[in-house]
Amino acid sequence: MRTEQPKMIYLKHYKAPEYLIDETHLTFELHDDHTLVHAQLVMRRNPELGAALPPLVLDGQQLELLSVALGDQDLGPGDYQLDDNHLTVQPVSASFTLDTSVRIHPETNTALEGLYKSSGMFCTQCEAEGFRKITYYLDRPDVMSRFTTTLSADKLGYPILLSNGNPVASGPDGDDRHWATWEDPFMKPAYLFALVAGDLWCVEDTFTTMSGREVTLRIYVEPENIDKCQHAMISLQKSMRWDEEVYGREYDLDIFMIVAVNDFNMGAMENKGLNIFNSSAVLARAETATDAAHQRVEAIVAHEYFHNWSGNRVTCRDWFQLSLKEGFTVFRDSGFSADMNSATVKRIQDVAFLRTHQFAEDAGPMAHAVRPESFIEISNFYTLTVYEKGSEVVGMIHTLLGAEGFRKGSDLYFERHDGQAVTCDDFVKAMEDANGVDLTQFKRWYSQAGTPRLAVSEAYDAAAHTYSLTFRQSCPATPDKVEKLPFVIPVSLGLLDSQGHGLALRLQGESGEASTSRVISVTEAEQTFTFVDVPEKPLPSLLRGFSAPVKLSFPYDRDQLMYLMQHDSDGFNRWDATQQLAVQVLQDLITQHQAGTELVMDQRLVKALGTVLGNPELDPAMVTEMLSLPSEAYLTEISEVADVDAIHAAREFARKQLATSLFDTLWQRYQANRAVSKTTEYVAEAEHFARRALQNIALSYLMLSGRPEVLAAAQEQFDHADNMTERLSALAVLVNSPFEAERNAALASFAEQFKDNPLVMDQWFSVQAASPLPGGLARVQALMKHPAFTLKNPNKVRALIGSFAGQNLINFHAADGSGYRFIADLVIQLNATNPQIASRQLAPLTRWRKYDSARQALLKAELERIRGSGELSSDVYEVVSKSLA
Ligand code: B3K
Ligand code: ZN
Repeated sequence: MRTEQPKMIYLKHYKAPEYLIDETHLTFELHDDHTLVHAQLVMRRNPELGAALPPLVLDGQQLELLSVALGDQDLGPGDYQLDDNHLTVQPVSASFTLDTSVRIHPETNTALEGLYKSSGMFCTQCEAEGFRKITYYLDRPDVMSRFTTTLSADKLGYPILLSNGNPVASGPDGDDRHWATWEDPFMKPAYLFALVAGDLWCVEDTFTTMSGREVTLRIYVEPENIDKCQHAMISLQKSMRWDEEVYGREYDLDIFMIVAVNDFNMGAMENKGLNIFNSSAVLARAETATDAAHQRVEAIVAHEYFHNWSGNRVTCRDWFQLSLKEGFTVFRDSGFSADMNSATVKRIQDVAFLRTHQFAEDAGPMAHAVRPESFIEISNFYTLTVYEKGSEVVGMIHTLLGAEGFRKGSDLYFERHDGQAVTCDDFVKAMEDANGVDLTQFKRWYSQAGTPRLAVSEAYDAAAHTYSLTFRQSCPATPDKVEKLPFVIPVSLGLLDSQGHGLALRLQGESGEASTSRVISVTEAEQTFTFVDVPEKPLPSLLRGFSAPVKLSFPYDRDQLMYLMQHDSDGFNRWDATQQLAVQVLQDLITQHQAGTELVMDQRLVKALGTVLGNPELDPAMVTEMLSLPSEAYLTEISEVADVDAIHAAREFARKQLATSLFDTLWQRYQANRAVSKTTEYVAEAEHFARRALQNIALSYLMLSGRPEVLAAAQEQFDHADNMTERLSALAVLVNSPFEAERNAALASFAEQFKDNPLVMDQWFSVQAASPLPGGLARVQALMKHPAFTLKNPNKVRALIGSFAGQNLINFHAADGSGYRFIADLVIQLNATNPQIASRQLAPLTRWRKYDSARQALLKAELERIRGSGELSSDVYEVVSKSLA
């Protein structure tokens, strides 16, 4: 909790640290009602800043200082200054040792930052600025140090004692206690520090690196979860191999550990050699985790592992550079997931997510550049822009340089900066130097916020056989900047002839080989590209694979979109054509709903989706993606003013129409796939994910018919499925159905069966919170009283509150403002206990400019109520004040 007005911090004020910490020796005495931390820091004046010895200002928060010594000199209260955030001492020589002892209280730490307790075990979360809640330190990523950590605790309660690096010694400490010392040979910033003490079991395996070293791999969990670690272990081994093969990166310590904890503010944390994970990102087995959960575990294990190079060996100079490690690492984990599963489906899912959620962020009050220029609370900047758009920016460099050029650049980056704390500019410079290219203009992607628009028009000259595409780019104003300079926009494209074939693409003035798909770079505000030898007017396929994070528009009519759906050689664009067709059809329905006329749907969408569904040659995962209509959240994002009711009504109407018209094919595909599921063992692989996905989307459509045979099928699947994917989908379908008795029976039996598994109960909460049936808020409020619910656990908050505000738009946006009031009350409550979670749950209220004037007024009133509710954490303060600005 803050004690002074939160301050804005600026990138332009960055200064190198006055002092360096060569060695950090930590001792933790862990007790049930307090913890003692002793830190010995071997320090010196930063030689680059001259010989003068300015005061040494250490970061520290919520610490009870017990003693300070400079060298062998004990300091008394008159010898140092202390405030709520700092300890200041005056060094008397250029090299010295600083010893401090503090008392802290992990047992009452509800913010889950620093050292805290979760389900009886001690664990840490230090990124970004949590280490200062453990001891006085230079808590900034450009201060890198060699850490030695000794921890002692009660032997019975905490048989396992872990920290970063390699275990070097351990022993008893009296009768009841024991201790262990860990040494990390790699220099690291404090945000990568970790400690764990608890009663844990582990699954152990090994990995032999490309140079033949054997690494011990351990996944630590609470004893009852020991049977749910295999998928994470396999994912880890696959990630280690992939990083060697694709990036030439080898693991560097003798041991790599993952620990699963139940109370965690986000997905996981890449602490050196000791990753700490939200249990939801580790535990997975068929009976208790869905296919989506299996894929998420695989992706997060990979992401955190990849950070060992992109983040740990080469780290960030300051937090404005966060995307240096996060954008790059998301790009790396997307490549991994694409290789492990279907690359096209992975791309579709990533783009659908980016367009819905990151585009909304980029158009809202918290919009910021991939490398922001200022912030109040860094925790608020672990955003979709820094992560997902940051990954798109790295992906564009990959597109521009090609796979080989990109690899040369990444090799140079890792080699040049190993052991350093660097900037996004350093990353781009390595890419430039390795390839002899100039990316100066490209770097605007790092400094300019907002989603660029790219409007494309065409002209065909039948006599000259030339075809021109004119691109006009613009970027809307964002809170940080009004005027934007043109971006470098790589546009991957093809031209289709009337037979559905790709034409050879030769630009005016070019000779030699011509391919049927290529990348052109749009670099000016307006730019025309003319293709020659074009025998007939073609249909363009633009922005293939979503080659840039922009909003592209081209005046396709519906028949042209259907043509692209059928003939485009780019799988991503076949899906995108389907989405654009669906958007056009849904927008008609929205307009009809607003006009109060009868809803009449363009049957071309039915026909197009019917063809897709009836084609047994297509990958069922692709069929599923094509059948998934644009979400209400996406339709909201692309609306000038979002009409919540019309969007919901239009989409539900379209779903019912599709269900009725395609009933027979849906039913046939459902039954065929369910039959395979019934006779096949659960396998967590792409082909099986695809089959179950199609089966389940078919079931959800079929249920809209209300027919008894579908109800029976849903119940059969719910009762007899041997895996959570089928069971949970059947539950969701029943929960959203009009069959009240069957719904309640299913919910009760599910809760009874899984009441002891908190992650499964999260799914149970989430399915109900997301149900669009009337009375959503009352259901959520009742569920908050359920014994399995607690506001102290972030997963529970996300499952119930997050699903309600993020997925149940029709109930959250209830015209009386009850949904808004509910979220605001919770934010006020969470602000006092867990500011990071409070600030996240606040996001849906910040988009108030998107809605009609009545809802705008209600949303603003709630934001104002939060602002006036008392002492705000810097997290909540920043989001509320920027939203109301
Ligand atoms: N680096 C962490 C995120 C830390 C968030 C701190 N509020 C997880 C990740 O991106 O890998
Ligand atoms: Zn990360």
